[in-house]
Amino acid sequence: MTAYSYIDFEYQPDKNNDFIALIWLRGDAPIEKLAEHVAAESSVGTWTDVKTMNKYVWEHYRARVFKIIKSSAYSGFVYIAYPLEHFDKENLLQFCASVMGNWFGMKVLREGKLLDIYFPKKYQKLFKGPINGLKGVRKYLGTKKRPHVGTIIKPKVGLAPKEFARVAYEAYCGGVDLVKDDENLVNQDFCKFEERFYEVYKALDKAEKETGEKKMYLINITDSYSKMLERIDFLREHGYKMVMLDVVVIGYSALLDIIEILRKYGFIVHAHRAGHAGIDRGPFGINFYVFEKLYRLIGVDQLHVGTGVGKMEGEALFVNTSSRILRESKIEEDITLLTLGQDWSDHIKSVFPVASGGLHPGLVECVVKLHTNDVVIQAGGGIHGHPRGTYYGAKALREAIDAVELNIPLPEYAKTHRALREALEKWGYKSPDRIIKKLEFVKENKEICKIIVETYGLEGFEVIENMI
Ligand code: RUB
Repeated sequence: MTAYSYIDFEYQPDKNNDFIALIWLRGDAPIEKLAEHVAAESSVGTWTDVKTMNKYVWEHYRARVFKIIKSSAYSGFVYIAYPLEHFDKENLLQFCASVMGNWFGMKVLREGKLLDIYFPKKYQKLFKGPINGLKGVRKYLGTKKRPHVGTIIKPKVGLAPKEFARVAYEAYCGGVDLVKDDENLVNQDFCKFEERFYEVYKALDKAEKETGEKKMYLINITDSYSKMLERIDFLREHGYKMVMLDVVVIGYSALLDIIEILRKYGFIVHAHRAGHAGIDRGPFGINFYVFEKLYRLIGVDQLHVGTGVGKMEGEALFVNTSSRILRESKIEEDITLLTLGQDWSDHIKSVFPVASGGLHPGLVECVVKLHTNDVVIQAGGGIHGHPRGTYYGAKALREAIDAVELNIPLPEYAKTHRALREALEKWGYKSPDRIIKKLEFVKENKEICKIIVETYGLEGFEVIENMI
């Protein structure tokens, strides 16, 4: 095969049949050469031509670089199409090992980020999507349009089952819809899984009767496959059908099977993404958009996507895009937001985006602007750190939601709502003005933003940020 032969700028990908990968590359060779290396290594090639290649393999199975946006001679955005027939259509792991495999490790690369993947409609047919989806969770809780409110019991680990349940009860009574385990609590000696379940379930039951509201407890079953099965059986025996999974550490293989079992019994699945940043942060790796699309296909009902304003990394505009990828049925391609967009098949329901990490009532307006009302707003420290404790912390967060629903600025509403006032006094209030401005700027200046990102590459976003 001749040099650069994976490059085919004439090629028009077929969105029904081709996977498309959007990849950022920077390296020690011209960008065309880097693109060529990645396309080869992730499809039919290797470092040299091989005598065993034949016309059929080349025509049917190779990846095609159909577009390159150069930011410099050695860096740029690369678009690669992979034909569906290249892959084992029943096997997501085989797909991952190809498109998200060897190429990250190539010496010639200094930066290599898989920014997004477009999943063709034909491939989507192989997945069932969310078990209950956003609407199913709303139906369970009986809410129509307000954001859901949740808490993560803190300290993250250490409380005994009775202490844990007491905190959960206060939070439920204060107004949270859901209580969840933190990512690192499962079955430690000081808080055994079964005992914790019994205690929290009692608290939940009592709180539901007292408040007249439905409540959820998302208990973390993350473990080896067989242990997760045992816990699912245990929960079913008690008539309880909700779990939390640490989806990244579980891995796609076990997750695929576990979700199908949970689907059979109609469980609600809350997905925590602990560990994602080890893969999606920095110059090499897989952008969170790709994880989200995979988890939506596989079938989680709720997924952490970041806050844009809290303690975790995540620029507001990208978090806004992440949230849309989960919720909407069609997302437009937009290089400014580093996305290829996605046209979801009708049977793939929406996932409830979860904003969590460093949140408190004073940030609620920002979170709603970024995610809309279809969001689960979770706070751990931002509830249990309230000056008067958990009950008032939950009440303050719920009051903040009420204020947003009534379209009353939080500082105004706080004048007549003590719990909210105390929260704002402790943690402050962040106006959503900057976020609104950002969202509007990018929408109204699409062409300029596109040119900036195409010119400056991944650094383009800082240029845009300075213009707002
Ligand atoms: C929340 C917390 C969660 C984060 C994870 O606690 O630590 O595990 O949501 O981050 P707190 P992400 O409210 O006290 O910060 O949701 O971005 O994956």
